[in-house]
Amino acid sequence: MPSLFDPFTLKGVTLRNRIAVSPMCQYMAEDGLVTDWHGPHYAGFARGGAGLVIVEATAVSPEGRITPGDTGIWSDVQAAALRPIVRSIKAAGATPGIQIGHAGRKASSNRPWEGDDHIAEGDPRGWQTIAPSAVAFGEGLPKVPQAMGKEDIARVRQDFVAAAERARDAGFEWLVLHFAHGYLGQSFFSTHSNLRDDEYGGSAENRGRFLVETLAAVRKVWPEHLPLTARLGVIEFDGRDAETLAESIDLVGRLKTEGLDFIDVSIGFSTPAAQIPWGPNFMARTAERVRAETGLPGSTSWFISDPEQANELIQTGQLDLVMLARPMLADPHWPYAAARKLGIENAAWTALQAPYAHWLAQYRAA
Ligand code: 536
Repeated sequence: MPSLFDPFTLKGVTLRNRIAVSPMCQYMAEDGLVTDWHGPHYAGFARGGAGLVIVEATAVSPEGRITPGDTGIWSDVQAAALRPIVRSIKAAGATPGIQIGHAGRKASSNRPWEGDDHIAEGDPRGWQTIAPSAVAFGEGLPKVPQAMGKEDIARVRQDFVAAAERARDAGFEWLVLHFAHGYLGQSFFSTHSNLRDDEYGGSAENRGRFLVETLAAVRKVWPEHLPLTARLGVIEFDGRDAETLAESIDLVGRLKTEGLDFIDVSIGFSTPAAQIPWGPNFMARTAERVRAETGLPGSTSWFISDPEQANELIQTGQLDLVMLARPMLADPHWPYAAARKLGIENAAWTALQAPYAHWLAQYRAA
């Protein structure tokens, strides 16, 4: 079995190790455009030694933003501004990825540190949200979305396709469709948010239709030699987990048939009533099951932070990649530190570029 610092090849892409930086919203964009914040943020992760650096959930349309600070890729200007980020990630030896998404009924929100709730009715910074059905999430997100008609569904699918084309042209080599966390894709799949009685609602097959059609449409424009992946909330922790998980595994199988190459296993976040059992590695067994039952390579995130644990998840074949978020915020050089801790000296300094590696090869902190 491979270990954390062995390369990972998927389609025509080889990651230098099994450490991926999970997409993390920065809420620092302006009109969807990256700002001076983003360049050093992403380059830092690549310089720290990660194999894959995935740019944050980037909106396929203005109304698909979670907050006014989300990055967007609905225009060529926005895509062009992402190119230097692609270049800096590659220059440091990592593979550049991007997540594209639409926030659905969770859109038009304030930043997490500015309330994490819907922008108040009447505030000109807010906008009309759309979702499969006119049902609000609840609690701090009380805004009732407009139920999408067939033409809305077709338009958003096309927005995903156009976003994928721009991501491709900007040089990204790994695409993640955001089908998790109660945002638009997830909200079609979940019975908490989808009450439709047409072919996009009702049965699990119908609730998965928007996701399957969107993936299939994206696959037509996303190069065959590059990984097309998705992040799906396969479980809600709402007391109906066995059923949701079985439906999710079936959905991942359908996505695979349409060209999905890899699955990042996450949480649904479709209801404020969820009881999430936070704890070290708590999603790993679920990810292992999805991976085993679908035959797709996969990953998960959530409370994976210890190098030994991360290595074990890879070595025991539970995961193909570990997705790290907060551990990389805490220490962008986590991969280097992990290699040192695991005693893989070669990996420790080959993960870094020469200006750092040369001096750190023989270095022992006092
Ligand atoms: C994960 N979150 C995921 C986001 C943005 C906000 C936070 C996304 O997918 N765009 C999260 C949920 C609940 C608790 C901690 C983190």
